Amino acid sequence: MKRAGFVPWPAETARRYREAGCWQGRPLGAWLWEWADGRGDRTALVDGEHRLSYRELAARADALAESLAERGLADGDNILVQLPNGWEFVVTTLACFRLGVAPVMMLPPHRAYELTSIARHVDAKALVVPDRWKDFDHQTLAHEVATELAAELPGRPLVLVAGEEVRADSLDLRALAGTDEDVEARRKRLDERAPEADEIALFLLSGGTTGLPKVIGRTHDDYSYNIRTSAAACAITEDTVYLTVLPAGHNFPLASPGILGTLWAGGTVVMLPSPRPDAVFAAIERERVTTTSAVPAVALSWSRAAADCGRDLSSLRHVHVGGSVLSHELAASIGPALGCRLQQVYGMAEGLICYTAPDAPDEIAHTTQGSPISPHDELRVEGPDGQPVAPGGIGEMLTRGPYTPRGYFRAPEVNARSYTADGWYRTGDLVRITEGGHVVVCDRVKDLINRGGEKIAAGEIETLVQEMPQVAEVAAVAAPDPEVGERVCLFVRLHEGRTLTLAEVGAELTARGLAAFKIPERFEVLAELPHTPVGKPDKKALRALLNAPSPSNPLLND
Ligand code: OOB
Repeated sequence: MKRAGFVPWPAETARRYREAGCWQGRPLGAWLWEWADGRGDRTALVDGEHRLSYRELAARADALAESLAERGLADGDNILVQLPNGWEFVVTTLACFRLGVAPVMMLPPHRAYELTSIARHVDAKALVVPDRWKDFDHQTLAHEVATELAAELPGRPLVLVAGEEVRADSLDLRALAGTDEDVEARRKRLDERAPEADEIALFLLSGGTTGLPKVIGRTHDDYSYNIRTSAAACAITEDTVYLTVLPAGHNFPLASPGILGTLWAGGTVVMLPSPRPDAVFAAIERERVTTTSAVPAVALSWSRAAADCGRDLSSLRHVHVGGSVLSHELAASIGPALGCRLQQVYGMAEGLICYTAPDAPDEIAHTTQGSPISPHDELRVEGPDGQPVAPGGIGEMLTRGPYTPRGYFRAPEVNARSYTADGWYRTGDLVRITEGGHVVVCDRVKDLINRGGEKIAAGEIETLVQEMPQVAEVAAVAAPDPEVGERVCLFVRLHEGRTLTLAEVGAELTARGLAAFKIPERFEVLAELPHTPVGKPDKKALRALLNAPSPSNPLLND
């Protein structure tokens, strides 16, 4: 392996996945020209006025790949990619695949705190950002991060910028991804330096870091299988027009089946930078979109707005909904509201993906999160005693399989907790498996807050808040919310005589460079926090305070 710190599958298991045809031994970048040769002028990618054919997509990705190579990036290097949904995201991702440079899929809301800690963790050689996005100057932040890292890393990371205003000390991504005459010769040169398929192709971020970054290295072999098998499970074909509205760096819109599943099948991908109903409905009408994916909070906003949107949504066939709990009521309303079928998706950046079938009966599609995509996926549902529960019982789900790597990258301590000695990943989700083999997600045991599908580790917030001088003790828990499912609620005990407000906490965390979606939105000061027998804040009791107010509830007394 080129990158130390990846936890490989055992040799015998790897052999089995190869023999079964799951792993094909081809790097993801090899698809690029196979697509282009077979489909040439078909439209691969649409971003507003930009329309790229499969051939143009390959030519641009190659041009960027070679430009990166000329500037010193090589197979085995890692870079941070923080781009909004646009053609540049797709071209950059494919250029990386071609070269063996692994993009770490950051999200546009990430700020200094996340960028710096992840860049350090993977020894990032470059940061790829927009010039500005949603009134934020990403270019300046990227340079600040690069300067900070220059003191620790062998060289200053490059800053690549997609946008109109590219500083002299940045590289202009759009220019580097330009097309010219050199296409065929460049294709050969890049073919000769293609990476090995069992190397890491990309890194996904895990929802929930507890101070230690949790990044998931996905190999060409395993991600290719994830993409192909997801596309097949969702009946994605060359007729599919897939609309990307969720942040493209998430596993869900990226490869489940999403952007890469659609390109693999020969369809067309439409990139939209926002899930706002008016923009989405306009794009569906304009591009005759057949398929899209959403988290429940986004699906809710579409369901409400569809009735009198004045747009022709008749092309829409399937909406994939996942990432957080979908209520039965909302599940039942999506199809009628949007005139399409619902497919539920239960997946994770760590690997395992489940879908309800495109033509599943309502009862399954509305009440279950589907079944795994691969016959090689292993599922185990364990009780608190570590023993398998009886069939149909609720327990924590553990999983292994051909696209579920065996550990986080460079995180042995976290791995010792999150993976069993024989390689099962502890999902932290409480599930039950129906007689028909469908997974139903019931709850979770992991300590995170799922805000509209964005995962926020309670521990990350607590660590930062605990450092504030006013704070004696802190616990972050999920407060139920009708719009986004959950929001971060912070419970604190203050030092004697000190005061603290929600706004002050927000200002401090923002100053520390934390992404805005993680900032607590509810705040309760308690004289005492309830504790578990081992002396930790009792989060179950705190959640109960939020969920079921009673006369003895201290929250009712303010
Ligand atoms: C997706 O991936 P992540 O890595 O952001 O989050 C994974 C976690 C799961 O362990 C589970 O706790 C939750 O998100 N989750 C769901 C769910 N889908 C994911 N909880 C309830 N119902 C669902 N349908 O969220 C992700 C990755 C690929 C495809 C779809 C979602």
